Amino acid sequence: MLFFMVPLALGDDLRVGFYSSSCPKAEAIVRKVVERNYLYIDSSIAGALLRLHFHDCFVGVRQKCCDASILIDSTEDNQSEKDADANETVRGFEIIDKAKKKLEKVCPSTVSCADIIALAARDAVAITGGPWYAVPTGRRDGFESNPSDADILPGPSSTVSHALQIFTSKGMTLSEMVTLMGAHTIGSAHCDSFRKRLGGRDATMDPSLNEKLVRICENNNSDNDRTAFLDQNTSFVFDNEFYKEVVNKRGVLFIDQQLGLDGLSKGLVSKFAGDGESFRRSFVNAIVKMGSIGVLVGDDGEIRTHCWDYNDDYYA
Ligand code: HEM
Ligand SMILES: *[C@@H]1O[C@H](CO)[C@@H](O)[C@H](O)[C@H]1NC(C)=O
Ligand SMILES: *[C@@H]1O[C@H](CO)[C@@H](O)[C@H](O)[C@H]1NC(C)=O
Ligand SMILES: *[C@@H]1O[C@H](CO)[C@@H](O)[C@H](O)[C@H]1NC(C)=O
Ligand SMILES: CC(=O)N[C@H]1CO[C@H](CO)[C@@H](O)[C@@H]1O
Repeated sequence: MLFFMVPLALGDDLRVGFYSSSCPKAEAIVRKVVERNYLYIDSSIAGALLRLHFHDCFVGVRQKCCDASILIDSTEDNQSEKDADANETVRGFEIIDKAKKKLEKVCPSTVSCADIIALAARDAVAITGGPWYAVPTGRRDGFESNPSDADILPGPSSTVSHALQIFTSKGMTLSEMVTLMGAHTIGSAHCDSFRKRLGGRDATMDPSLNEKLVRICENNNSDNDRTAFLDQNTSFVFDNEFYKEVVNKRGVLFIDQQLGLDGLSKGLVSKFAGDGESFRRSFVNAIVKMGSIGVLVGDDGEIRTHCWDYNDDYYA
């Protein structure tokens, strides 16, 4: 696996090796939990963990993002981000909880849930054959989690320019957006996320892909439990096949196919389709940058002991 150098420190006090003295095994513990679950329980958690990181980093109160607000459970009095319509079937919470439990035993109240998410996403990329990269850490966990904050997330039927507005509002560029969407090289989508395109209603879809997706999504039991891989060729491998599929009109989501058609993005899509190395390099830079959006550092926030709840002393 290739190792890419990333800047050792980002503006916000995140730094690679933040836990090297306070909890030297932190990264290894997270990695082991991700690996074990991937290998022995459910390989689909790789996609889930990567998406969890994206949602955590894009949703936040007053630009506070990457703060594990996505992990907070709703209570009788307080609905959290998990109750947002736009939570869109985010998964993988139990993996973060498992890692947290192990970390609390070894180094109590030291490793933030927000960092666990970022590390688990890195491990998910690496375990599926993507680049391994150093993750700057030092994030702190936030005190707020509201359903409406998730409204900012773009939906599957977004246009490229709409999605770009959202990425730009988070300080991300067009090319970083196109790069990060390459995450759709792993993982899957529920039929409800692309059903509108099926049956000839979207001429930008390759007819044989349409046929296949119609078969997957018919006879649905209205529970929306059927899914299709976002990268129809190498569905479990983190590579640049996603872009090749898009070039061949085989993007599953409307937004994915639009990336290959819209003048804003199609050049980059062709470039990445033809050059897997350049995709890997760009991905590392883009995801490290995404992981620094609106982080809480220093004395801000807290280190939760349970990722699904604020610490008791917060309420005291
Ligand atoms: C315009 C931006 C984006 C849109 C509109 C979008 C939309 C979606 C949708 C609709 C799904 C399927 C959800 C479902 O039906 O269960 C999905 C899955 C996924 N997304 Fe995105 N996404 C975007 C950007 C990203 C980014 C930036 C990343 C990560 C860096 C990402 C990673 C993933 C992954 C890994 C999955 C598969 C999840 C799984 O297998 O459970 N997406 N996305
Ligand atoms: C929970 O809800 C109450 C009232 O709705 C609000 O005052 C309080 O700030 C909320 N707590 C958190 C942690 O969001
Ligand atoms: C997502 O929100 C829906 C309601 O909109 C809820 O039924 C579901 O349990 C939520 N998902 C998670 C993981 O909390
Ligand atoms: C699928 O991916 C493999 C490995 O990258 C490639 O050799 C093959 O040509 C691809 N198939 C299609 C139909 O694109
Ligand atoms: C065969 C079948 O049950 N199809 C249903 C799939 O779900 C849609 C709504 O999402 C229904 O309209 C179909 O009848």
